[in-house]
Amino acid sequence: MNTKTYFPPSELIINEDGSIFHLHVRPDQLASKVILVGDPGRVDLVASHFESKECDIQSREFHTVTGTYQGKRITAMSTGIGCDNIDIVMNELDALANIDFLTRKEKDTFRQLELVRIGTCGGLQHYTPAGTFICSETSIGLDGLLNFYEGRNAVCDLPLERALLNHLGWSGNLCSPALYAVHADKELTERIAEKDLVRGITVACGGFFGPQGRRLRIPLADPHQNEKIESFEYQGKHITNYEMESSALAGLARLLGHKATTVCMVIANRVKKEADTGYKTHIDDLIQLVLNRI
Ligand code: R1P
Ligand code: URA
Repeated sequence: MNTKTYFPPSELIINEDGSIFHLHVRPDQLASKVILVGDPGRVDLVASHFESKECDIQSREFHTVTGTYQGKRITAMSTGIGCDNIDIVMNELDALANIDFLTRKEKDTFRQLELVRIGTCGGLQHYTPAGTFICSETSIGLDGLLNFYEGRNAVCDLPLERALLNHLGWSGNLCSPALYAVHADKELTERIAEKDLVRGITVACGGFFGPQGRRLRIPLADPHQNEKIESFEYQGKHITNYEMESSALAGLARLLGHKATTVCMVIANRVKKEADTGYKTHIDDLIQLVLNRI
């Protein structure tokens, strides 16, 4: 008899067609290798390399295609923007893999997912100009999401968190209770980054403008945020890039027992004050690199 916890309909919402609430994907439609992208349109770019497709599902910002690439079964899925969406995607993907939708209980055998996020980011160092591919060995979350889960301290790098907070000199409203630092899966990061990708510390922000030190018409709470982020050094490593999802992905994957890492193409270099808006063709090179290494 399965004595595991029962997840009632309010906690695990299953649609009438047997799919999970937001993603609209059924358990049988999920591959164990998952490529996550922010932009729903980028899913078609990933899937354009598949030799066959078994499903193509659109629900809100979550676009999912499962198919095969060189014989490997892969799910390509968009998450939209932000760590709040990653909370939905990671919990629903894990439910699809590890909860029996008929009994609403955890399955006896754990199924591990391998997740690689392919995104775009802002580069924060001179050696990360537009066009650079960065693999996040570590992510710093300025989004606070992981703090809602027990076990957060066990999967986070607490000395790194303290060092960065001291360096920033932040207190009060400026996010000291929200910051967290978490490492990506080591084996997956090695395999995806190999020798040709820059490995970095990525800061995932709860916004594109103020939280990334971008000032348009509203003055920033800390006008020196980016200078401090750029000059921070920890065990010989620097913060390389800003994006908006990798911290929640790395943290939730660690808490759930899955393997995850993030690779991003730099489309704006904040130090050089330059941007590349024609990046959509170049990102296909990164997609093919990940498809071959996942
Ligand atoms: C902001 O423009 C978006 O781009 C980056 C950020 O993380 C954020 O989601 O990633 P994606 O290109 O994957 O969306
Ligand atoms: N995505 C981000 O989150 N920031 C950038 O500067 C570019 C892409």
